[in-house]
Amino acid sequence: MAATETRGRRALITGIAGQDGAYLSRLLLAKGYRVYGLLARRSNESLWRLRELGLEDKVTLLVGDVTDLSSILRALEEAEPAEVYNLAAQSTVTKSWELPSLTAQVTGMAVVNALEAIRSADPSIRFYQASSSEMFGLAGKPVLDETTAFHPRSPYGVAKAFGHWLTVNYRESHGMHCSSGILFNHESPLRGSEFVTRKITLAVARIKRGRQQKLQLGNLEAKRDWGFAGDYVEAIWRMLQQERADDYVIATGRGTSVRDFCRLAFAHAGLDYERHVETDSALLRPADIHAMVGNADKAKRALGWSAGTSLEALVAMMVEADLARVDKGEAA
Ligand code: NDP
Ligand code: GDR
Repeated sequence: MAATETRGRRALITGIAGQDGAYLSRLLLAKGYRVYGLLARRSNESLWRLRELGLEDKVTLLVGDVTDLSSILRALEEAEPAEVYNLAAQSTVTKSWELPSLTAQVTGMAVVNALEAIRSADPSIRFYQASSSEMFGLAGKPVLDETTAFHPRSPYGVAKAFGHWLTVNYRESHGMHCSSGILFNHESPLRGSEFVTRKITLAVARIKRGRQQKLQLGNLEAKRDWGFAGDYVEAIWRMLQQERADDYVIATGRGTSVRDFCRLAFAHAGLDYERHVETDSALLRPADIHAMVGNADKAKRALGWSAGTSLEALVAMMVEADLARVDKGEAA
């Protein structure tokens, strides 16, 4: 019997306080789910996204860490979920060169904990693994899909490839409903400011309000396929509603360079990026990926999903949110 029949609409999200965790919580709550989240840290600060969406008191937070098997087992016991969304990760690519072992534990090995905990608690629980386009790395093709071979370029990408294959393996070995979403970059006003898009929109807001003059960036020519996180969590949810588990690329199909993202974001605030953006070689990566564009045709066919928000609308949303934060003194 499917877990949804015995456990109702209950979900457990690891990484609930992250960007996707916050949007996914909002989506699941709107669909009538009871939402539980595994939260690694007790700091009040880490809850800012849930607070910003007005969800802090609407979800049940369970303190625990994905590297600790007993944390996940306890969370499953408490939440009795029909669906588990494994979003927790050390998700910063740059940091993964500084913290390769920790990244391997949190982003890779912890997937074993999640899957083993489910196998022992109730193997009919449906599982989503947050895989990443970073697994493709040096794929050597202009447009990437589910058939493209992986050649990860960072310890983060390597750890994600491990988690991806383990998810496929539990589906094939144990017949579990395990799906892997190979998501390309997705952004929002809730994106961490360590990632380039939010670093840019926050700087645009601060420059516009006279709080900052210059913005230092690394590789301006890197091209990414940037979508809106709010659209992507819908695809994640749809994966777990399918009768059969599978793997899906989620992307917009449009590639844009960091330089062009800057151009758009500064222009939205009436500024010229060339007057403010500087490059700093210290921000270059030991190995970068020149261009990444995804083909989400399979998701369109099977899930009826496609990206609904244009890059221009996303940039406008992010710049406006950061201007409002600066005006309120929240990003002074
Ligand atoms: P975030 O970094 O915003 O969120 C990740 C969350 O995981 C954070 O709340 C973090 O908490 C938590 N976490 C970190 N370590 C642990 C741990 N040991 N135990 C429990 N929780 C932990 O990432 P996103 O929301 O952007 O992404 C969600 C997932 O999707 C991640 O796995 C990411 O790698 C993956 N992904 C993201 C993409 C994107 O473009 N956003 C694209 C493809 C994949 P804290 O902040 O306190 O450390
Ligand atoms: P990424 O996102 O590494 O793709 O990982 P990030 O925004 O960090 O980098 C995108 C590209 O921008 C270039 N870049 C800079 N990046 C940062 N962070 N800071 C800079 O100053 C800067 N200047 C240029 C980078 O070199 C890179 O080419 C994100 C994360 O969410 C992962 O968890 C997720 O799996 C992937 O997206 C898909």
